[in-house]
Amino acid sequence: MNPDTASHSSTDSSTDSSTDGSTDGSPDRTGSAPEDAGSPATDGNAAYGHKKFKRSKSHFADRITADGRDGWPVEPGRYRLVVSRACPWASRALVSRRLLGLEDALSLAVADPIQDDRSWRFTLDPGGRDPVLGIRYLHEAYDARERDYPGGVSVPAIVDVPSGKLVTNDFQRITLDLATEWTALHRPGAPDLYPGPLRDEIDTVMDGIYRDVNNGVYRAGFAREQSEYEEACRDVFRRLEQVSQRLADRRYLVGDTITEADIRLFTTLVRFDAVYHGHFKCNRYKIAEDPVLWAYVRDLYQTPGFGDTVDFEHIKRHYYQVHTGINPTGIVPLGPDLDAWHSPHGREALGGRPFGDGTPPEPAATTRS
Ligand SMILES: N[C@@H](CCC(=O)N[C@@H](CS)C(=O)NCC(=O)O)C(=O)O
Repeated sequence: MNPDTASHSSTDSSTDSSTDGSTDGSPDRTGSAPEDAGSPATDGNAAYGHKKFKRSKSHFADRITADGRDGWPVEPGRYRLVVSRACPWASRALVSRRLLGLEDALSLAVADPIQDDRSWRFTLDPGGRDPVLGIRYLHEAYDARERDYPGGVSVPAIVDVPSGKLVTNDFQRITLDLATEWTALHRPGAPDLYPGPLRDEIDTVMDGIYRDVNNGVYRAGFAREQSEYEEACRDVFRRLEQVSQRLADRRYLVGDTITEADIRLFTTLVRFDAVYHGHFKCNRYKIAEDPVLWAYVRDLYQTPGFGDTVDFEHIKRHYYQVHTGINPTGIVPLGPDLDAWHSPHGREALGGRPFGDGTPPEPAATTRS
């Protein structure tokens, strides 16, 4: 399936719905919609901006749980998390894994930020193979799970190491389960990222942010018509304004500690000025021009477990080189300057207890990524 998961057939409404338009049995895993097959302007990566954008439903939605009710019990060392550091959805899982101290329990495979026609590949690894799964392409784990699966290949994905089968690519569920089902393997001092009493509020906040911000930037970026773009872009900034107001006098989105909601907002905000502002045309202003959001995202960036998962080079190369439908030259811009990410943010003055009764994770350099 195609990068950033465009199914190109109907309007995206809000949360994941419908299916990926995709491969009709061909080896092309970047998923061009059948009606466009054969046209160079509308195939594969070049399709971006030419086909209607729709985020697909995660097809493999089994859950890895403490009681193993779907057949996949939480076990240390059994599963491998496959990500691209470019991908905001996969990066949520990277942050959660770090905050919860799951690095040893759940190993990590990092895909090349540039997919080819067979989608995510392990060309960053020696010999072009993931050293644990022994595969060259993530689609091999999808195939091991379901032969002739007609949809796309996406990250994040969790693979069962002994069988080599994909367990889940359910990006909305994976982090919630890391927070609530993997608790036996959390590090001492791990925060509660999805506290029971706050779940309704967290869900409500995340819902609006998903629709208008996390996914809104994609709707703007892959719009094919002026009106479609304008509507999405307005949604993005309307919601950003609302969120900025909310964060003006509170350090975190819900409660006084870091929660799942902050992780989900972070992975979009950290990419905003580097890719969404230019490449996706969400350019009313930059996050760096909103004093509240800019301080908020730097606060998180400087918190162990957040900034140390971010790779701006992977992010920029992925968006600007893969989406040739909207950036035909594939030229990757030089900016923005990254020094400011480390500047003081002053958000401590708002109080808040980042890790609640817990503690921050060890700095990344001393842990296995
Ligand atoms: N699994 C979800 C969301 C995750 C997602 O969209 N991931 C993108 C990367 S940011 C992806 O892997 N797209 C497929 C591809 O790039 O080949 C979906 O299918 O919509």
